[in-house]
Amino acid sequence: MGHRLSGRGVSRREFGLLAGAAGLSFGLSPAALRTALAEDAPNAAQIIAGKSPDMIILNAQLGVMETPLNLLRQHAHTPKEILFNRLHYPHEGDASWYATTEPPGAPRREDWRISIDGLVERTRSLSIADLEGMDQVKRVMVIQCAGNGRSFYAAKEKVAGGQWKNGGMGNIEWEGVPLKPLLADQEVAPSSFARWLTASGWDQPATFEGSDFAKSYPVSDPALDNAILALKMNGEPIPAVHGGPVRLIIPGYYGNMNVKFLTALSFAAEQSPSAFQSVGYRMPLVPVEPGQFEANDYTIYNSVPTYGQKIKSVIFSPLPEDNAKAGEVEISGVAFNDGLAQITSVEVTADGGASWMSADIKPPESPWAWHHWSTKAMLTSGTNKLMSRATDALGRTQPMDGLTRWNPRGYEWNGLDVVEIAA
Ligand SMILES: Nc1nc2c(c(=O)[nH]1)N[C@H]1C(S)=C(S)[C@@H](COP(=O)(O)O)O[C@H]1N2
Ligand SMILES: [Mo]
Repeated sequence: MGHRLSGRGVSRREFGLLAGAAGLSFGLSPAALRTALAEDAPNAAQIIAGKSPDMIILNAQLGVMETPLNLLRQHAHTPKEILFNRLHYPHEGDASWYATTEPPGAPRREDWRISIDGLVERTRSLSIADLEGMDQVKRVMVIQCAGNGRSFYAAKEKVAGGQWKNGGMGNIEWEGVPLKPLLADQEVAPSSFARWLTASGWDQPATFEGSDFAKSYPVSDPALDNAILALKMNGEPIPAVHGGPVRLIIPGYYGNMNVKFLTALSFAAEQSPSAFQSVGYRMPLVPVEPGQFEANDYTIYNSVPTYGQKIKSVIFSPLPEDNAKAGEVEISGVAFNDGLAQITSVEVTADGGASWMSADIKPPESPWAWHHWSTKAMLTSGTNKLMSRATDALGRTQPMDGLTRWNPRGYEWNGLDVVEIAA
């Protein structure tokens, strides 16, 4: 159960298949293949029971979907019905298990165990009841796929994978047990040789050679100080599809770092050999151009994991479908970063950058939450090019040209957000 790493790791080719856009290359039943290829593709509610049928499907077979912004902007905390979803292993048939709090075939909630193991004095095993008996804390934070915005890189060169626009994110209230005190337990006593902490999920690859979903963090990483073993999402037990019964939540970190169905926290001298840690979800250390560096060229030496979220802003209103008219409008949206520095400004233009206004930023619920901002602007008849740009107290800002951060796996898009309005 969980934490199974194939002996020799995963080959680059296999990882390519695993992470491939369609995922059609491995072990699909004829029924699933038909669904994946069907012309009248299923809506989100048919793929994951309880999801809004208006979700945008990126990969029906893996249940990958993003939220249309006109739904996302309606809620301070993103309801489970419209939260984007990303899972790496195929699932097929009965969609209703998503409405439960344990994935199908997994141990029931009462039998679930999380082991704290590896380079420790004594392994510790926790049940959900153990966790429920401890002090709980809340963390409101943006959860966002590192691939969110990937489609915008196509202006330079299209990269493989789900073509996310801006809807691969949500603002969620998680609740659970702080991680650090669990790890600091006297009995566990991690060895001084333990440099990495690896979190493993219960989900398993479809093939024996496939790589387990595991993520590693340096044990000294200060982001772990705010991490929790979450049992609740928006005040309810976490739906299985979003990682129930227990999920590691690291505020400020990209989605992939927040391991669902947590089964093990393991101390080791090295980071996990899982392809999801060592090849995937990484950024090249230096800027690269298409053709210079390929999706399979990533090593732990020439790239870094997608840890903290790069500062970003997204325009929520007006959207093209709002049919805004010429005259005064309110432009509003959200901004967020890794939570390490306050977001000090959001600059907005309604005329393609000729003039900029400073938006008002509402105090956020937490350093890691959406920062709502708004400003008034004049639209003229014809095409109006709206753009937004957030900056934080460390001077970190969004690149004027997001394409300068082009990378073969299409992660960490944080270019200026652009919305064109025909008024
Ligand atoms: N165990 C496990 N955890 C996982 C994943 C997965 O496939 N398995 N996907 C990750 C990725 S890439 C993202 S973006 C987020 C998605 O979270 P959500 O589906 O709850 O929105 O979960 C992360 N945690
Ligand atoms: Mo992701």
